[in-house]
Amino acid sequence: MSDQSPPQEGPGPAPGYNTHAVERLTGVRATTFRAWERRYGVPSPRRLPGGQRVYGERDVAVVRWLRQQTERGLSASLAVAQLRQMPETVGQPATRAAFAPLELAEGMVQAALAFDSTTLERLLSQALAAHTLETVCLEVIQPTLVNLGERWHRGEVSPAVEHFATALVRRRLEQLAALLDTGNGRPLIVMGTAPEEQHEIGVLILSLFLRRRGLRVTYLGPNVTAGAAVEVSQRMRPEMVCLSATTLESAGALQGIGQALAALDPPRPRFAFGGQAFQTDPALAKGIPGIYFAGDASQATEAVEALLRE
Ligand code: B12
Repeated sequence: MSDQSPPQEGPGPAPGYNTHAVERLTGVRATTFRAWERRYGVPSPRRLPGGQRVYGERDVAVVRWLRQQTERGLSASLAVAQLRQMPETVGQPATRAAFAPLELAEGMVQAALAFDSTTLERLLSQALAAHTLETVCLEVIQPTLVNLGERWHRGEVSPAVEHFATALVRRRLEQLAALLDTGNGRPLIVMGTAPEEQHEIGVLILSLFLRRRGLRVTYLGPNVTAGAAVEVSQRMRPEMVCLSATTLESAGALQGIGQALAALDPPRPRFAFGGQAFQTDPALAKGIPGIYFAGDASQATEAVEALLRE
């Protein structure tokens, strides 16, 4: 019998997976999901007459889901509490389509257009319960904001709609940041946006991804001036200062910050930057003394980790 095939048994209840197969399917060690079973009652395998556990499809989905939640920093007990509130979220094929990132983003757009914060909050919770943090940020939140914002920039919806959705998303991202590892003992990265740059969701997402990898991040918010960058570098001694620019004007202002940090006495931080402005015009990065991270927040996370390992 292969590991993933159902354990052999006579006629009766639905087939399932043995312990080893669940380990292989989920990447979670048996000692871990047996501990979850003991403490929280999930997964809930049935037993064969010989006492061996048999796990069903839903058990596998639950173990996989608990793994995702604990990897993004939630304690197992909190994740189980969330599971109990929304049991339909995990492992039910009939509801999976409704929790697909595209559907969730579309639902969030409609909720924002109706100023319906309850639905917007619920859809965000469902997204976080059903998908990894990366998927939620890049495939649910980003398209939702871009969709709403582009309607606003085209004059189709009022600025209030975009502000309403951005404020709610920013609040939730900040709550998640507070839940994640504090990164004690790891190198510090100070983050924010360039001078005069108000677009902050992208860099906030990047800061969250870095925190999830256990890095220590201080997020300064939008509009970090050269003076502020110099002051935090002298006071906090970060390993890296990383700023984002979305508009062409704020990208230009990063040159002065790179120069100001390069003029500091050692130990001085590395200066890094990225963001939508450089995706629009990569040549902008040329004049800025620092490390340019191309790509989205996921790719930048890999690059930052690689750099700090050096
Ligand atoms: C929401 C929004 C706003 C909000 C921002 C709210 C907030 N607190 O963040 C508000 C209302 C403040 C706003 C204002 C303006 N906006 Co606006 N805005 C947007 C919109 C609709 C969405 C931005 C967003 O949050 N996207 C979601 C995030 C997750 O995506 P992202 O920022 O691209 O981030 C991803 C990557 O770029 C990358 N990334 C981001 N930062 C970093 C940093 C590093 C280091 C790395 C490696 C990667 C990285 O990773 C992220 C995840 O993948 C965009 C439209 C669009 N297509 O993006 C316009 C847009 C960015 N805005 C635009 C403009 C013109 C303006 C205004 C000038 C409008 C005006 N006339 O007032 C002002 C400028 C204010 C200022 N000085 O900063 C233009 C920019 C054009 C340009 N290149 O200059 C856009 C593209 C709209 C358009 N089509 O014209 N805006």
